Amino acid sequence: MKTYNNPTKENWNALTKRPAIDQKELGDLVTSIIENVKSKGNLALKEYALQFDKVTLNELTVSKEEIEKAKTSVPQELKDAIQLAYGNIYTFHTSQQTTEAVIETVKGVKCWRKSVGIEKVGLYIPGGSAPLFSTILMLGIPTKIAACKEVILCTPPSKDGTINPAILFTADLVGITKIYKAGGAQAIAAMAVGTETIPQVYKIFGPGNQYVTKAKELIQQMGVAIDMPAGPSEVLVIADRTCNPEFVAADLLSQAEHGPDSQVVLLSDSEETLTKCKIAVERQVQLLPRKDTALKALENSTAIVFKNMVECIEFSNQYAPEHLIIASENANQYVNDITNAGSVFLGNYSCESAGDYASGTNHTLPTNGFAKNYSGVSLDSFVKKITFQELNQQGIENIGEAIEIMAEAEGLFAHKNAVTLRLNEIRNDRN
Ligand code: HSO
Ligand code: ZN
Repeated sequence: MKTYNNPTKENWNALTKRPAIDQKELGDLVTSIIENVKSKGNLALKEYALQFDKVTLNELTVSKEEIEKAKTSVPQELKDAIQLAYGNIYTFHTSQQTTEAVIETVKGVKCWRKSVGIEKVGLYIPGGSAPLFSTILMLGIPTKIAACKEVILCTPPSKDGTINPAILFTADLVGITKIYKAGGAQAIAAMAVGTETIPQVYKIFGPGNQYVTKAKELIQQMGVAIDMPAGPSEVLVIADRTCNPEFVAADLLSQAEHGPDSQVVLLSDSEETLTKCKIAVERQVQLLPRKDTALKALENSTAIVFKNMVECIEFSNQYAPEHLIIASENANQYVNDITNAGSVFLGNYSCESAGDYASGTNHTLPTNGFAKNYSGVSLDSFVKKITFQELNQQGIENIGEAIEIMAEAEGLFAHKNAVTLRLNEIRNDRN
């Protein structure tokens, strides 16, 4: 970890920067993939599966038999764990369901909002070295609560053409029946434009590598919504003297093991604490099966000592981390000072893993500084809020004249007329 001591504020900007990736070549490649899927459909997907996943696919759809077989091969202990997480995530996301009151803004004018589930939703779940079945809970459970009508899932097959059983078990648990063997940018393209097999959707969710991220960015320009812009996963830990350095190290490493490009930041108001945490990181990393990945991530990570906790929080707000852990016995004291973060973990027992898997909060969160202006995924991400209004005669009489004056001032006489005709009718009826 690169270590800094009391950097001056002019240097903060550079320290909060995430590494940039070369967008031009990536953009050209992904554009060609999207075009190819658009013109050749399933055939393009099968060709890409051969090229990128080294697998020959006869069928893109996962069969019922494959799902049933997977369900029997997941160990009971894992099934129980997934069920526990399911319950908590379901409870927390159900609590986000609100019915808004009908508001009479002025006598005779009623306004209200209603949440309606997005009808067609596509989830992308990466395969590879860490098959993130937990992400299916995070994205699938809210689709159920929001009553999205059609939910599909794309995930890349392994070389033998199979899908990780835990992915299939979890998808089945959240009620997703349409599962397709497609990965990378081509899977995003397929859900955005539709193929003979894969239905076109209105919104696409889910993490992925830089190709997936680029594809999501590009299909947005085609009118398909996405959960949020994404970058590599990140954690910022603020640790004071009351932290447990071993816990801090484990938390930093739990992010570092995600990928070589993971962003890990440690802040402290005490040089001694920072050093203790770093020593614990160096020891613990040696024991990890994903040590090589974690070590690469640690190479670009930073540890910074600041004068006090106020500065630590100020820097964190400027960095806007995806995950913020306040490793302190006094964590609650800082809650109101946090202005930019995806998800916050308070105190020495709130590890990021809790939120990643089972506490109930969603783990699909804004990275790359987007926590400044985006929220993490929640029930809201799966609904549109439609506004309704109902005016009676008294209502249009109450606001009609104001509308006429405003419409005329904007030079929009048809708008004015829509009111005038109604007001005239009301007055005529009265006479
Ligand atoms: N920390 C990841 C989510 C995850 N962790 C899934 C483990 N499994 C992104 O926030
Ligand atoms: Zn994680």
